[in-house]
Amino acid sequence: MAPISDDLIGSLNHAGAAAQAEDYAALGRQLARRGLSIDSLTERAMAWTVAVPTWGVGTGGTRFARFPGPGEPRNIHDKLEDCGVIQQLTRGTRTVSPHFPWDKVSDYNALRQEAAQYGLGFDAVNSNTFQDQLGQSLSYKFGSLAHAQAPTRAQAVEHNLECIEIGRQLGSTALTVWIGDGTNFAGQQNLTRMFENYLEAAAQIYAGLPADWLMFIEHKMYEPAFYSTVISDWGSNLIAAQTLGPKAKCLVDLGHHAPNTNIEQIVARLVQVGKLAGFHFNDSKYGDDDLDAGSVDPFRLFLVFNELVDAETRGAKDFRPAYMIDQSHNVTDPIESLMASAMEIARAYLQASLVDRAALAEAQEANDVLAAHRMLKAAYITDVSPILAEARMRAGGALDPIAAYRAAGYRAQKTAERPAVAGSSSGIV
Ligand code: AFD
Ligand code: MN
Ligand code: MN
Repeated sequence: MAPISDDLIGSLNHAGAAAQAEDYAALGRQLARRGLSIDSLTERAMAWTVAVPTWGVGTGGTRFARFPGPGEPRNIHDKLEDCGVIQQLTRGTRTVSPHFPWDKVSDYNALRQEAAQYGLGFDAVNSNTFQDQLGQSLSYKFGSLAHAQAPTRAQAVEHNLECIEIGRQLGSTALTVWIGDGTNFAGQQNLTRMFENYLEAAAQIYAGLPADWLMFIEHKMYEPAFYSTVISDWGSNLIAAQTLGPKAKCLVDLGHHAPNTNIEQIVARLVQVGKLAGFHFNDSKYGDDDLDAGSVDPFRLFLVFNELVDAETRGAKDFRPAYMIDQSHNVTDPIESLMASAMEIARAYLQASLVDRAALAEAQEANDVLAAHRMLKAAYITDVSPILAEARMRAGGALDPIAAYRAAGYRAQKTAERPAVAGSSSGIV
């Protein structure tokens, strides 16, 4: 089931093929002079994949307003179709990361088959105890897993166990837990007691993980709690993961740190102790802005991948990060933003793959500061676009995904098919 006409993709690719061949050959010659094989880099690009969040294909918002876009997905079925478009055109987003209860259905085996028809599988399942659902007996207004009262904690544990069960049916092997728990006033809660409550509840979720599953713990500095957040940083996250056991790992959402934080160093530390769960990619300028990956600071994204490729090259222990996008698209077409982001993430990965690690280690050993730095910069300024385009084309995707998406008129078609849902609310989703 291909949402976009393969004939259209084929004819657009054909029109751009000569220019692509020229650019690819020129880059191949340049890389060969640097001792790099463009063929193996293209294979690397073809093997790369990042998961798309089901909540990312809908228009996001802020706490002030949400401006719904035309033809928005109304349910998980529409979301899968939109994710199918992203995969069909980019060929680098082979899984989706679902969020519950937002994506609830009655038959998960059917949903798994529906996704497979778009060439999609399921990555980590996300639980949601940061908002109340209709008919829910106990409120999460004052927290969930770290709530002061045991029955509310138990309800939140129960929801996470249900997410594991759903994920099992979908073929997922990880549960991502992000809680908004924390306080807005000094004295509101006992900081130690809250963390103890969290650890005790999280241990019950951990105990429910199937043997081959991992639990991804996501830290976030602030929001919705503005005075203290229970899992606010990688320190609290690591304490939690170490307390829970080997199946618990720390998820790094790039937007969840204070401005100017050296995120690549956090990544290095987590890799070093075998506790890096993976990523929620996005970009930010001030806080948890959920901007498109690589749109503000592509060099930082590159530096994160520099650590990842370094870890891969040296065969770091327990290094199997899950790569996911987590963004909110308020002013763009979410499908376009997600395709652009997927391409920027793949770009950073490939650029980091250009670094001559042996030469870099030698420069570091000799304290040749500028030579070492220039090696990173040389990789970063290399335009690997022809490799990314070649990889997409060879896999049946589009040379230029955004141009193909626009030419296909997909959004206009969906606008006609999907009438706007009334009463859309504000909120960052
Ligand atoms: C939050 C977190 C987390 C969560 C999402 C929900 O990044 O990943 O699932 O947003 O919208 O800020
Ligand atoms: Mn996130
Ligand atoms: Mn976030």
